[in-house]
Amino acid sequence: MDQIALQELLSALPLGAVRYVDETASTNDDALQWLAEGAPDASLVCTGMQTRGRGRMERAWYSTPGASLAFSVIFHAGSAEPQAVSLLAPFAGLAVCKALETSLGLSPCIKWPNDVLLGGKKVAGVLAEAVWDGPVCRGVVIGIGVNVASRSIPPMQALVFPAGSIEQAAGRTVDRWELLHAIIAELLHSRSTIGSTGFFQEWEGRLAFKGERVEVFPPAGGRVSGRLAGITPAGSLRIGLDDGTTRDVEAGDVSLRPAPG
Ligand code: BT5
Repeated sequence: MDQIALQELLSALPLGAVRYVDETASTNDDALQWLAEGAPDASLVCTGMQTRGRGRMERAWYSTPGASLAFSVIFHAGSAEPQAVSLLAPFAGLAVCKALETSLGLSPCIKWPNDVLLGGKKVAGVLAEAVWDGPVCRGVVIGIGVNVASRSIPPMQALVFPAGSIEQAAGRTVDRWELLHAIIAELLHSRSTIGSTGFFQEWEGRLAFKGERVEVFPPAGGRVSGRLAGITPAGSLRIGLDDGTTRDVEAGDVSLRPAPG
């Protein structure tokens, strides 16, 4: 891939501008800098090799050249996005799910709040970051990493949750640039739906572990265990506790896992 080929591949999509770099530390860092320098709305940064990919809370995200996708999309703050910053990660997760379903016939789900799972394994992660000027949101950067070929799956000891790849789930080789096209088309197409009733319905419909026993570890510490009831209108996770009450856990640095046993 190179700058011209990427521009050609995506030429039919309503992107603001496209940048391809052979190698970079993090496309989110590049996109944040570009946003500060005046990147047009709906601009894309994509790389062939990401050397210091970030997850939430500065956790590492591993990419493999020739086998993964690593890219970031910049959105200027529109009418919906500032109110919905916490919904951007699930929005992007949903876009990845829909692209995988329509282009490859797969049935992915979302491990709240931001992981895309296939067959119970994480195949994609989303890092959404907003740029604030006091209370005003200037724009957002949505970074997406996808394990496409099986050799992109990191070693298990580097992970807290099992990882998989698109090719492993599809049982065939997948053109990662076609997949990039499908994901970006979906992101641009569904942007106006963030926070709508349909958005929440779709998100709940794809929610991994719904109705199952889970453990959630909020950032303040402690552990919430119970049955995963669904998503609240604010995008929090609703857990049904054993005493019959419910507890809502906000997104942020929360980890969720199926309860042991
Ligand atoms: C994420 O964070 O899953 C967000 C990942 C976002 C990566 C994209 S790539 C383009 C853009 N540029 C960046 O610098 N970042 C974005 P989180 O939910 O915090 O999960 C991080 C955890 O996922 C790590 O601690 C590992 O356990 C696991 N992990 C790392 N690499 C993985 C991979 N390739 N596949 C599956 N799991 C992985």
